[in-house]
Amino acid sequence: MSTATTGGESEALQRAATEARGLAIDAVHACSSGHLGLPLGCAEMGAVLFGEALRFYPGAPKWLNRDRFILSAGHGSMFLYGWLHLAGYEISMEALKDFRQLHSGTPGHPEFGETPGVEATTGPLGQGVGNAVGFAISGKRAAARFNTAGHVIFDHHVVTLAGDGCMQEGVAREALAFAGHGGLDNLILIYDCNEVTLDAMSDVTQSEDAEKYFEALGWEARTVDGHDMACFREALQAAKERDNGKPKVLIAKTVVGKGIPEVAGTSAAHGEAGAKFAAEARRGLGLPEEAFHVSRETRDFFAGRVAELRKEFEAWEATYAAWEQANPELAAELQAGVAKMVPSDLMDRIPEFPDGYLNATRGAGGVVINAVAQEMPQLVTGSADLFGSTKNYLAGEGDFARDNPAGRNIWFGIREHAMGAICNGIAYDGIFRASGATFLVFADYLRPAIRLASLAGLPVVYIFTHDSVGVGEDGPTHQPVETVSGLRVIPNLDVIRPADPEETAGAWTAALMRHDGPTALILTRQKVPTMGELPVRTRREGTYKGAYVARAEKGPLEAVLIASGSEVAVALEAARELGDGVRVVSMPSHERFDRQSPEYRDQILPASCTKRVAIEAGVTGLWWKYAGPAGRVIGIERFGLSAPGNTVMRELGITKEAVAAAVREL
Ligand SMILES: Cc1ncc(C[n+]2csc(CCOP(=O)(O)OP(=O)(O)O)c2C)c(N)n1
Repeated sequence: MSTATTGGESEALQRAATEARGLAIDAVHACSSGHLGLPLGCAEMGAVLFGEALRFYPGAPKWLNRDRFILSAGHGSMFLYGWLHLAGYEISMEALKDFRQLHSGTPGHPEFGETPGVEATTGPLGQGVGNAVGFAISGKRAAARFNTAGHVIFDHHVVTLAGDGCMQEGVAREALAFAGHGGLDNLILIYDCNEVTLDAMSDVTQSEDAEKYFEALGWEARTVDGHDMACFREALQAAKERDNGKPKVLIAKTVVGKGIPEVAGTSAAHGEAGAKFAAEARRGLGLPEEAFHVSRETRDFFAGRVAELRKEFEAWEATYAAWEQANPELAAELQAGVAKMVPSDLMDRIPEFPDGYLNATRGAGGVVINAVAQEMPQLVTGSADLFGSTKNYLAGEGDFARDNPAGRNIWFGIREHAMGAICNGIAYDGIFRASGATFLVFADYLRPAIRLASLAGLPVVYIFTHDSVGVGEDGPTHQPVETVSGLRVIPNLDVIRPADPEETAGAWTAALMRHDGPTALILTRQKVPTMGELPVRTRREGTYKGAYVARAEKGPLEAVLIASGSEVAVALEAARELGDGVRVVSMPSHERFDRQSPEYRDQILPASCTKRVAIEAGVTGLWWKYAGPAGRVIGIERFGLSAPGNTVMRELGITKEAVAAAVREL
């Protein structure tokens, strides 16, 4: 523990800090909304970061060896937009003037893909810290996998700025513990410790010793004056230079809203309240009357900085070219990862399961992920202390750890929420494909991260096993009934609940071929029969399409049974009992089926046949869309029971008899 106190500030950086304050005040004033406290309180640190310490090149925002900067405290978005603008990224002055307006590129909270230089979608507090840990894993693994004795392609740092709000969130705490344990010394957290949150001074809700807390987690902690540029610069530089197996935190003491004396240092400074003092503040800061002022000197300073950074970038490009020539296979692997390339025949590269294979879909999932991992070296996976149950361990691929950063299995510990946010970080970085596993019933523990992956269009794969009351003896705490449907309502999330091993192969293919959003694979704990009477391709492609005919009617179509996962077998049994006129549709994915052409959808569920019964061991609401008003849905509208799985299914009415009776009643 130490507190650096050296003085002396560069005039250019000080001027830039003042002007960045002005930009934040004017942008928030213009739209009468937003958050001023952080951009004002962190202005000096912003100047050091973007004017000096961070390695990036605005001409190539995705430079593979750039330092990643993640603003976890996303409410302070004007901090990021202001500094990215000054640093030379393609964020125009018009965009700053249009802060928070439609399609401006400067949304209320930073959104991935909307603004160059924005590395992650942040705003839900704590998520960015988890993302940063994911970026750090990605950086460590990239360095281990791709650097060679002759060439260093990756040696960047991950820097995240977070406030008290992020620090208080459980997701950040889980991620911090993971990072300390994992020795992620490429990670630097700047904790904007301004003693203010939204409602009140932070002493109303926290009183811990931050340095001791971080040190206990295996971090190197240092308290700095966030307004003293020399002090901050020195601490940051030291943090960057020390590869000592510890992530670093700079606990930066700052005054929230510094620059608007009417509110500075109080919780009123957190939001937009200070903006009404814009004119006085500008005067007090020594800025001209004119709003959105950036001086010629500041422009020149950053032009010079960009020229320097360009040289660094070009030097790296030369190293990269030499590396590429010397290591064509490694280069192809890296490029495939970055381009999110997936073998177009991935589905066919997964070996077929033998006839009579009898296993749970989680078991089949384990076989499939090991097969696809051979085809896609960019795939990494992890589990929240359930590898033994979720079955997604990659055999022979090693564990990601401080002494083995090339490992492909990530032991997240019992930290589901961080697992979600970390997977997002890996996916934002875009070098590796991330997947993570736990029991389906705990999907709610990471739901905020799933929501963000869906919003940001990240192709993360979630492996959720133990998918229904079929779990059995563990009882209702472990038996999801509402969880699958709960996931299905998240926009841009594909939920796939395969019925047998070949459907599981189709589900994995669908998840990996997808680039623009996440997929949840919903797998059983209990064994399911293999639908051996159907060709392998029918089941795999049918799953890819979301639904297909698993049993065709013979003669005129009388009724359609629709089911997913383990209930497809129940529907098939019922159909056999009901006779030739009954079709069974296996529908592993609502979302994927809904994206098919109207012709395909009508081919599978002909409008002419309104006698339909849907069955799934969970809440029924979403199935009515397919069953139709003249149909029936058999499901479970209550929590489960502690008993053997078959008994629970029977007790709760998930039986072929119930299905057959429903059809007969229609
Ligand atoms: C998960 C979550 N809960 C609540 C909020 C609403 N919120 C936004 S900022 C904030 C206070 C954050 O305090 P701090 O990190 O100290 O920010 P500062 O006041 O320093 O800007 C709250 C409660 C949020 N964005 N995310």
